[in-house]
Amino acid sequence: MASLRDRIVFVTGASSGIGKATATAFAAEGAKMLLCARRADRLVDLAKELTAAHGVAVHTFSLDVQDRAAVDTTLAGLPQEWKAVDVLVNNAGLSRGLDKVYLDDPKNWDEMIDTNIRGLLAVTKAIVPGMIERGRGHVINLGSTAGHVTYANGTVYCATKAAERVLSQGLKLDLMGTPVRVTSVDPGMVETEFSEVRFRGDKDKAKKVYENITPLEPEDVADAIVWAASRPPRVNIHEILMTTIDQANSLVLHRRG
Ligand code: NDP
Ligand code: 8X3
Repeated sequence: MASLRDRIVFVTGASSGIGKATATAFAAEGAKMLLCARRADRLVDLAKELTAAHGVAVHTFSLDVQDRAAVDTTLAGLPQEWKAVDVLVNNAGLSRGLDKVYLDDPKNWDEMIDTNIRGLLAVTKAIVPGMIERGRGHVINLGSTAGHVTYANGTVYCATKAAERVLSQGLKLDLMGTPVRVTSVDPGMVETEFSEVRFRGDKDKAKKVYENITPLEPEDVADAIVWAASRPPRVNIHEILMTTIDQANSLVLHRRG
């Protein structure tokens, strides 16, 4: 295992779920954590927790990855000691709504596309050239089983995650001849705030998604991310497809009882 101590790890969408668990898992390995999300107050609390528990430096800032100009300005303006990002985890993402694509509100499409595709691209473009210059780096993108098998009423979300797979593959090709690595981590159902966001705060509806199954926990995904990042520099893990034992793919789920 290659040490992550004092590496600078940048996690987008660290205020909740998989991003928060990933920040915690890297901090436990001694990495310096650069964290963003729109809800900056949550990040301030998380930073205090991580520094108290692991003694690591944490820098947090508010960023909406949908806003390309803000991504460019904010990341170009990072304090000098935080600029040399070693690992970028493009985690910020969301789904909105569960409806037939031709009935859905186009604002939902825009928000998913602007966050999951355009946001990922904007952050990647701001960080990767520095990795190439420094001769080291790793981009880890959050995909999904939804990018492998499309499910009804989730067309645009599934399309964004299919795009993430292709973008990860393309980035790897474009980085050939450099030591910068690219990984796509593609989980099935993980119980986070994901479904609450999808159903715009309807907690009962969100809870039902995970009824009578044992979903993945955000820490399970964080483990896989840290594992990929801690392989020796010669190893590129391209894709990790992972589900709970109760799930085979987006369409095949075993509910008990
Ligand atoms: P959560 O809703 O718990 O977390 C999403 C995170 O993304 C939050 O920190 C949120 O922060 C951040 N985020 C959303 N929009 C933006 C934005 N415009 N700018 C910056 N940050 C943003 O969901 P998960 O942890 O489950 O989701 C994380 C990733 O994992 C997503 O890409 C999701 O698609 C993917 N995924 C989730 C699965 C699941 O079943 N939960 C399965 C497979 C993949 P804030 O609102 O504060 O900005
Ligand atoms: C999240 C998993 O199946 O809820 O990407 O879309 S699913």
